[in-house]
Amino acid sequence: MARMLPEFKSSRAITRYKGGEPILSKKDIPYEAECIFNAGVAKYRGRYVMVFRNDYQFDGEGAFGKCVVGIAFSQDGIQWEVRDKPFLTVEDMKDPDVTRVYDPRLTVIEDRCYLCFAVDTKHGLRGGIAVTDDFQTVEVLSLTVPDNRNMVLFPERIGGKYMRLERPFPVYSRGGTDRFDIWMSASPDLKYWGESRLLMGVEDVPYANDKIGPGAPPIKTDAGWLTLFHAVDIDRTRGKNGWESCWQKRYCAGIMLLDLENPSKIIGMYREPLIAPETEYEVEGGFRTNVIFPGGLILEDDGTVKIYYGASDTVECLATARVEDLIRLCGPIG
Ligand code: BMA
Repeated sequence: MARMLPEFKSSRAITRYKGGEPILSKKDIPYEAECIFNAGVAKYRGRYVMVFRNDYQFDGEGAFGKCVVGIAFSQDGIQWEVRDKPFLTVEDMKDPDVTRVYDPRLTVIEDRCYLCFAVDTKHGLRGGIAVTDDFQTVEVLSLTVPDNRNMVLFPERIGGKYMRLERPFPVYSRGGTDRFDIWMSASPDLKYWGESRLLMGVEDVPYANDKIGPGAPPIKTDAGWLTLFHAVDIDRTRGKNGWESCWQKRYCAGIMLLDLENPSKIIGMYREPLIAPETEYEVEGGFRTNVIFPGGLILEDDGTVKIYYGASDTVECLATARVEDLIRLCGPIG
């Protein structure tokens, strides 16, 4: 049985926007919506763009009938104008095998906007990469074999290659449960991926006992690629939580630094959670409780960062920090 972990506190380096009030939730959406969360955010051609997950038509037990990806735009990264219809749906995938599209991430590379996303299919979970220039049409460039998801792209080529972080699900070979790690792969063209290697194992994160996965696309700093991830601990004594009869996991946001030239080398990691579930929206009342799921990290000109995260699979929240404080937290590894 997994080792039980204590209560966690977020780092003092982060400040929650309005003490943890959502920046986007169902009341902001001009079409059918229920849970708005796990968004990807980028700054692209003078404005902020957010793509977000919308789960709706709750079955009253533990699942939603529908899930679409919506899109919103902003001048300040805080107040959002939501487009009047979804951005990406199952129908857009034009593949009868696909049953759900969700958890989008955005990365701008060489002035083009790339979208990573997950799809559930009748034959497993797959990670997709697509490109859009106008946020109207989306061209899918690649889909992984099952099971893999949580992909994020680095914002530039490294050693001439595109790089991604990803989270395959080795169920049989990793002990039969969620014992999932962060991997990375490289590509000459964003279509064909290889050179896959382990970046970080769940056992390397002191506050995880279940699984870890990529969070937001890394940002470049002088000290290295500053990289958010999610880390999960499970406690079998946790019972009824949120809208479900039982939810025993807790998701925290973690932070690490990867070497600029060789990002498969972790050069620093904060040994405690950067953001742990603490506020009302994060620990109570949502569909799930105790979930911080980071999906966007924006470095501003004034040295601050915006961290966008889904709270309890129900609303989207924002925290800010000074980039130098985050780098300092990462310290050198072991
Ligand atoms: C993961 C994904 C995320 C979700 C998280 C917590 O497995 O489904 O989209 O936020 O669980 O429920």
